[in-house]
Amino acid sequence: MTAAAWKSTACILCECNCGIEVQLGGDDGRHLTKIRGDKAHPASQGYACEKPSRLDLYQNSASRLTKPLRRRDDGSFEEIEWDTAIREVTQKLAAIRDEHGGDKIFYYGGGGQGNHLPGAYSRSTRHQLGMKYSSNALAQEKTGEFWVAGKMLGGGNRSDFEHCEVGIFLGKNPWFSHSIPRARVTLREIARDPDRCLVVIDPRRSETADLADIHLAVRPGCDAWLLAAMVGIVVQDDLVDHAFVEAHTSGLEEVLPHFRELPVGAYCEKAGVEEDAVRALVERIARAESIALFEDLGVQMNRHSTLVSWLQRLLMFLTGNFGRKGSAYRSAQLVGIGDDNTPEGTRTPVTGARIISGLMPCNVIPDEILSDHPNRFRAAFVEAANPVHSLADGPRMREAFEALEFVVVVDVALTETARMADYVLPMATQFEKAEATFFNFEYPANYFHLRSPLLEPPDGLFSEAELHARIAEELGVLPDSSVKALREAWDEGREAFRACFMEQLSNDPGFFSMAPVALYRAIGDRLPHGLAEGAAVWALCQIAAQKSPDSIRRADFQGDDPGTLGDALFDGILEARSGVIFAVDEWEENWKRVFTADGRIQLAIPELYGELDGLADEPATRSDEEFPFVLSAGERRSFTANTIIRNPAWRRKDPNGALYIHPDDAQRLGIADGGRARIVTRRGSAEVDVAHSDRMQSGHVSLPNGLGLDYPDADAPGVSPNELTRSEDRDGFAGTPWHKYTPARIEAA
Ligand SMILES: Nc1nc2c(c(=O)[nH]1)N[C@H]1C(S)=C(S)[C@@H](COP(=O)(O)OP(=O)(O)OC[C@H]3O[C@@H](n4cnc5c(=O)[nH]c(N)nc54)[C@H](O)[C@@H]3O)O[C@H]1N2
Ligand SMILES: Nc1nc2c(c(=O)[nH]1)N[C@H]1C(S)=C(S)[C@@H](COP(=O)(O)OP(=O)(O)OC[C@H]3O[C@@H](n4cnc5c(=O)[nH]c(N)nc54)[C@H](O)[C@@H]3O)O[C@H]1N2
Ligand code: SF4
Ligand SMILES: [Mo]
Repeated sequence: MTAAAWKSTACILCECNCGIEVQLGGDDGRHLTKIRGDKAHPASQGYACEKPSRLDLYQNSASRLTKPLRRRDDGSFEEIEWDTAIREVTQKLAAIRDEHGGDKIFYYGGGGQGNHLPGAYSRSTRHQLGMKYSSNALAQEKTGEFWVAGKMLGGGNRSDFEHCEVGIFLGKNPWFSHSIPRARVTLREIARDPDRCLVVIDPRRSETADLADIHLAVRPGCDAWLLAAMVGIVVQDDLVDHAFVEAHTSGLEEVLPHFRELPVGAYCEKAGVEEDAVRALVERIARAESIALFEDLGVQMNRHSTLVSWLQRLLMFLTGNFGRKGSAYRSAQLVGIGDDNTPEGTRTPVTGARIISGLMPCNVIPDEILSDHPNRFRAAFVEAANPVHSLADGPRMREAFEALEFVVVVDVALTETARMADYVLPMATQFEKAEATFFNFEYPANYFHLRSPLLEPPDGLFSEAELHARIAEELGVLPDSSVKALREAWDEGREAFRACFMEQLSNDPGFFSMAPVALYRAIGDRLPHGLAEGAAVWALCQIAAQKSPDSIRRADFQGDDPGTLGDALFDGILEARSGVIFAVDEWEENWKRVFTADGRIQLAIPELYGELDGLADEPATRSDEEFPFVLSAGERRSFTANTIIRNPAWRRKDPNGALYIHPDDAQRLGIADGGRARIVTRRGSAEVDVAHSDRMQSGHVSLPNGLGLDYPDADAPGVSPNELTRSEDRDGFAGTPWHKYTPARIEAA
């Protein structure tokens, strides 16, 4: 017997999207039987964690759908043909647009951890139907950070952990959650090197903290006091990098008064950390050549999250940590995720919540629906997301979805959200079509991986690109003539193709939003290696070649003008089956990407002074006899991956996702290790498995993310964390949720 061939693709379980190689097999040849890290992938270089080995549970899921579903009057679903589904969905959406306006239909999703092409192709549907408002998971974690980075730098930034002297993880546990390439290798390298220093700020002794040189076990929800104290020490002890600040920043004099008199000792006490330890850390930071810092959900889904995003950047920038090796950077990107270009003052129609990076806060969605307001949402288009499960306040989300006049869900599986839809449109999986991630933030070399399909979709299924092209055709907005012109020009050559594309654009500026589906129709079947859905990437390459030509040339793509350079890049992407380095930056270049009015880092954010100064009088802890615990609702653990893998058999250990609690707390409550307990919050209650863990602080408990999914012939194991969270518990500024700060009570069951 000849061994099956190894085919390259990527893991889809977290934002790293490590390259993997897969062998197909099983009785129908459609199972992912063997999986290994792909050494040829330029970012992951053969690295993979424990999670992808049974990715087949995603591909061959019993929740998988193969026919479009339509809801009957009695509430049950019936299978229908695709022509009927496309016609009826398009007609119903168009009818809502005609009667109430397209802005009453909101769009949610566009991609999960590894599939961002749907977001690109849905542009045409959104534009043609006038769906003005949209959101996705980034608006329940990163929008506060995006807003702050937008103010300070004119766009998002990341940090260079590979080369930093001091690496700081703030409310982030990369041992389990990764988010940087080859996370465990990089963590070990920092930890082992006596000249480098790994710092973890986390109330829990996390698995990353096990490796750390310094672990500050901050009190849950009190990072703002800690970070303010750290900036206070920098200012009061004059640890400011004056040369850097003078050369590159504005607003120092405005910021200083807020920190000169700040009572460092009292703030450390409120944060629950020793003042000496904080001073020692700040001195280590000030002394270091370079600092890399990653803030994540522990602070982003917590009190004062936008303020913390600002304070940590003040700490970084006052000590000179931007634009030099091992510090913070702004990389060349194919798609500018993290850049907030939404005009200030853009608000949601009912609650007037701030829209950041084009996304409305997830937590206001129920309020935007459950209202008599004339501008309330009446319909939803959900694609590649599971908001009824993943957004705060499950009960209220269901009530809101129930109240909508029309819901269409585009997914591979019958999810909690799909169950509430009027129509469910099933898609080819990420291994049955070309896909890509836009989470490309690396530096100085940055990567892009357009993945070929591993296998054909089952009969009748296709990709989101095809779906949106069909909707455009049904709407009559994708003229055959433009598709035909583009197609003929492609066959003639790239120069002709670029000219034809530009001509379409100048004839009709609205063509821009139709471009992805037009490109897909025109050239999709002309692309090699089954990469039809990669057609839209052609336009991304053209834009990138305009924006970052030097970086792309340094990655060895040739072209005298942006047009030919963009085409060279596109061809490189099509041929690199394991991903390609598309840009190589130089540290100096960072300053060209600081898009503020004066081209300097803006230290001052006046909108946040009130919250900062208010910390002085704000009590850090709650005295709440009814809900004495702080619950972190939704933690990343070894076998969690949002709701991408639904089959509970995936988790061999701890199938129900235990509640972690400090042994002293558990003993006081009379709850045994391995026993059961009831957890009660202001929103709801649930029965949980309990595991004693001395990693937890007393008073702090945690539950894993992504559990409580229904699955055919299985009990729904574990707790869906958002049965316990409330939509009103959110940041006053960015509207991001306080999932990690959910007041709770624990009772023996
Ligand atoms: N295994 C796995 N990896 C994943 C994912 C997954 O589902 N599973 N999901 C991916 C996604 S979508 C994301 S956004 C990232 C998220 O990655 P992380 O942000 O690392 O994920 P979490 O485990 O939710 O939270 C991180 C840490 O915050 C700590 N924390 C809780 N409360 C506080 C607090 O008050 N202050 C501070 N400083 N820390 C606190 C927790 O103890 C925890 O260790 O992970 C990605 N990677
Ligand atoms: N309480 C609490 N809630 C949280 C969090 C938390 O820490 N605590 N974390 C939040 C975070 S950081 C995130 S990122 C979100 C994630 O929440 P969501 O953005 O809702 O994403 P997923 O759960 O990853 O759901 C992805 C969906 O895409 C579907 N899918 C997979 N492949 C394809 C495909 O090829 N095409 C289509 N159309 N669909 C596909 C899957 O079946 C699944 O339904 O959860 C958030 N919710
Ligand atoms: S680090 Fe993330 S992308 Fe890489 S193998 Fe693990 S889950 Fe998959
Ligand atoms: Mo996330």
